[in-house]
Order: sequence, then structure tokens, then C-alpha cells
Amino acid sequence: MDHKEFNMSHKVFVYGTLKRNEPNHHWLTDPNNGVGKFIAEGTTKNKYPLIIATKYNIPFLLFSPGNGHYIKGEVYEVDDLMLSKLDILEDHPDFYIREIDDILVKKENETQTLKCWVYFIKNFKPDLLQRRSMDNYSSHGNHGLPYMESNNESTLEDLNGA
Ligand code: PCA
Repeated sequence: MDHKEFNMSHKVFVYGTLKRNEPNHHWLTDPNNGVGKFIAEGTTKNKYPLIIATKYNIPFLLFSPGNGHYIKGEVYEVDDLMLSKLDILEDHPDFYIREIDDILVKKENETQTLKCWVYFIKNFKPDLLQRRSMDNYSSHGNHGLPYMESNNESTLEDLNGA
């Protein structure tokens, strides 16, 4: 076994712009960011609200377990460098907060539970729970709210109601 394999010790479940064909996916495939290896499609074991919010149409998984939907996404195996790059993109822990959660993955007719890192929003104004939530994000969906790049700081206020 080579050393590269040894280093790939983190699993990350992505549900938003990091998925394939979404606007931030290139972060996971850029070799300068380290290793990001697609493992499987998966679904959260818990329900959460997945919404699009702020004027930049950013997808957010609200940490409100039991509300919303079982969320569909993709599991990647990443190395230390890639995890640190994703933390920069998501501005963890100031914007998104990375937490371990159970992700269900189908493998040869069996369902496995994988412990994965997931980027949640924990500090949000309660009225975001009233928004329409979805189970499968795409920037190009028929919601008509395509993702726009932003400076995370400028959107924090929007989210917290601060
Ligand atoms: N990027 C991360 C969190 C939300 C987002 O747009 C993801 O795809 O999981």
C-alpha cells in the first residue's frame, strides 16, 4: 500500500456546490488542493432542512435534525490538505461548521452507514426554517436561484439576523 492511501483518512459528504456538475466541484478535483476521491452517492440518516438563502443563492444545510428531508449528496475521501482547503472555502468554523454525521450508502444491495464530515449551518435565524427545503440541491434547478460567488463574511449577517 502506498503512502498516499495512508493519508486519505477523512470522508466528507457534500450536498451543495461541491457536488459533481456544481459550481465549486473544481475544488475537489484540483490536484493543488490535495486528494479528493469520489466514493459513492449517499443520503443523510437524519432529516435536515436544505435551503437556498441570501442574495447569493447559497445552499445551506440547517442543523435542525428531524426537520426537512433526507438529503442526497456525494461522499468523497480526502486527505489532510484537501480537508484544510474545503475548510477555507466553507470558512469553517465561522460560517459553516463541520460535524461528523451518519451517511447511508448502498453497496451491493446492502446499506452501509459511513461517518462523514458535513458542513452545517448552526447559527441561523429561526425564520429560515420556514423556507421551502429540498432533498437534492442543484444550482441549475428549476427554483431559478443559481449560485453566485460571494465573500462569506458579507453573508454572515444575512444568515444570523445579527
Ligand atoms: N458546499 C458544501 C456545503 C454547501 C456548499 O455549497 C457542500 O457542497 O457540501
